[in-house]
Amino acid sequence: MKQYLELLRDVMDNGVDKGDRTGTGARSVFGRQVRYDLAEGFPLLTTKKLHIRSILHELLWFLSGETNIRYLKENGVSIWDEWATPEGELGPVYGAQWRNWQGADGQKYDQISALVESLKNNPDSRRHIINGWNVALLPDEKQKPWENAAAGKMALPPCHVLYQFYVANGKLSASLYIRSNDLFLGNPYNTASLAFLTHMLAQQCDLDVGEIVLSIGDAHIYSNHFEQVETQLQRTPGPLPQLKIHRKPDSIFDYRFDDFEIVGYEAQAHIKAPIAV
Ligand code: THF
Repeated sequence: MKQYLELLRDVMDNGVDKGDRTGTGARSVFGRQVRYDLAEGFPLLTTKKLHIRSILHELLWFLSGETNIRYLKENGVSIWDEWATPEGELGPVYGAQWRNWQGADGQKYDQISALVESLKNNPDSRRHIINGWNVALLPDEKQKPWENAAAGKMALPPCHVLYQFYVANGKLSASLYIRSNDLFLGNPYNTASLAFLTHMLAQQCDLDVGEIVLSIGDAHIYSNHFEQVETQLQRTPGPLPQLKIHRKPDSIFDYRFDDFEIVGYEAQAHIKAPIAV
């Protein structure tokens, strides 16, 4: 995960200190790209222990089409708590757009099912896309996330806006555009999540895994993460773990938490940091 540490160094050295919606303050650069070859191992950060449970349950929750945090709470995952209404609602965020995009024609579009179909039946297509940016449902930035959710808008506009997949030489690659990326807390989660999704789709479509590519718009480090970032930059990355998926579920929607095993994850100690809401 040398690429990730280099990106942190880049932002610390070349970033501009700016204000942001959360009022925390962050140092940022604009427009960066990092890529990982999944054949080299599963891209899980080794210079800080990550909570794999949160990452995997979040992805399964997105794929289920759910937008209430109930499922996450039931599974001990709290990473979406801060933005929800007291009832646990987040408004029409990822799950809603991925599985139930409401068209102008009143129809619901399941982008994930359509993606699996297109990967299987038309692998050379240049339109293997999942788009979360539904303009009609974007929140009002002057309102709090939970106020937007209560009003039927997204609590937050998607950070991982657009996914594109690509098939060549029997391998599936994925590219993700992230408009705004919290490099210390969010990026390692987003990288692992994209890798999990790519492995699952590849398995469903009988493909091997290729590369994942993250293209980032506003790449930032919150000012209350600077110390943690410097601690992490003193560490040397270890070998990457491997992902094992224990069975082939009937569809992309039938994966369970226990189907996944990360083998050989030897990470250095966790580094705590506060999340900006
Ligand atoms: N808001 C901010 N400021 N950063 C983000 O990365 C972010 N997300 C999602 C929505 N809004 C965001 C939420 N994702 C953690 C990690 C990812 C999150 C939210 C919180 C976090 O606090 N991680 C802790 C451990 C917590 C745990 O897993 O239980 C950590 O130390 O890694 C971008 O996806």
